Amino acid sequence: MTQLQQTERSKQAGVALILALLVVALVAAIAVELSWKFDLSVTRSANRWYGVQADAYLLGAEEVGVFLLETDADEDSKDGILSDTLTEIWATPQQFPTDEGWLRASLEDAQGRFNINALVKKAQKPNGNKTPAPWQKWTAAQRRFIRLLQTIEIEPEVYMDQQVAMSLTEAVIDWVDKDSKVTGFGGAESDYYGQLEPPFVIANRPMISVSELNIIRGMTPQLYQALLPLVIALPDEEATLNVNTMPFELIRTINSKTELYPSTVDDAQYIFEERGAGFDDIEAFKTSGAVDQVVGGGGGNTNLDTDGLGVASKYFLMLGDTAVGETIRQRKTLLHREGSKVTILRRTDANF
Ligand SMILES: [Ca+2]
Ligand SMILES: [Ca+2]
Repeated sequence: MTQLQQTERSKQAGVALILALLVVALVAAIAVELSWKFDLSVTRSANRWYGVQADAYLLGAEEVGVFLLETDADEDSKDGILSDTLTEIWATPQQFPTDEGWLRASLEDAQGRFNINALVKKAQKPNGNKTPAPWQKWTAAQRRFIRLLQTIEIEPEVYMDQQVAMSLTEAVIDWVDKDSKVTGFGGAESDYYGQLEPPFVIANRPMISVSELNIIRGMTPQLYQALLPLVIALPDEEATLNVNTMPFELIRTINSKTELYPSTVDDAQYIFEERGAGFDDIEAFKTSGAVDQVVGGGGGNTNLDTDGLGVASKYFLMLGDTAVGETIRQRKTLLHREGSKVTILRRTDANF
């Protein structure tokens, strides 16, 4: 082990200890406050008490999440590299024993997932009334979604056809866009959803939760399940996709802008390996050997469309669960970081 690795390891051990202490302190403080509020001597139901205690632990876990992300922002601005990577401390899942069981908490970069609401922006017509090439009918985000859909195994060794992927993308675009104009051949507006049994009212606005995908024309339960860990509905259509934290399936959406197919598994593996501890900025990603080779163009002049890609994130998911006695409670929290201030946007036990 090198000197540097040793220093790094002891620094991390130190942080873990601080966190453990912090969470115990927070949970104790919250639990005391709640026990006053709920007057336990009156509340006879043990279940209720377990629920309150579990909520207290999950709140404590959220506080730790906020602390970690704020600390990360401070560290980033200190070293002048504003990036978020999987090697940073916030990305390590935590587990603590508690008096009644255990508490687990992990932070996930929400911008490592594909933001469904990024599909809402319309493609610009090319200059000078030229007929657009097939790829120019889509925005960079829409092309990434078409590629992503084709990476999903519908049944063993069977992947979604590109035409079907485009149709489904059109249907999602119509669900989130404001107008009532049907997009392409796969799109669907109120006429379609109104005739369903039971009928649905089309949203015509950005998704609040990816659960809305269930209703989209062309969606199947299997496809939805496969997409679920890869997608999110963020309240910001401009939120960039973080190339440092995106999972392997999303790395396959990195390809030449003129190409609607995903990159091959081998090419994505090459990019994944070169990513290592992460890129400092999107230019470093674009000009990296792997991206240069996969995307083509050469000499740093690649065909990569970096629109909607980034190396730093503002939205994070906190996934917490805790066992109190026989009960296990789970919670997902959506956090937003602006500068070094983190706020809690929403909580759910379903999906964002
Ligand atoms: Ca960071
Ligand atoms: Ca439409």
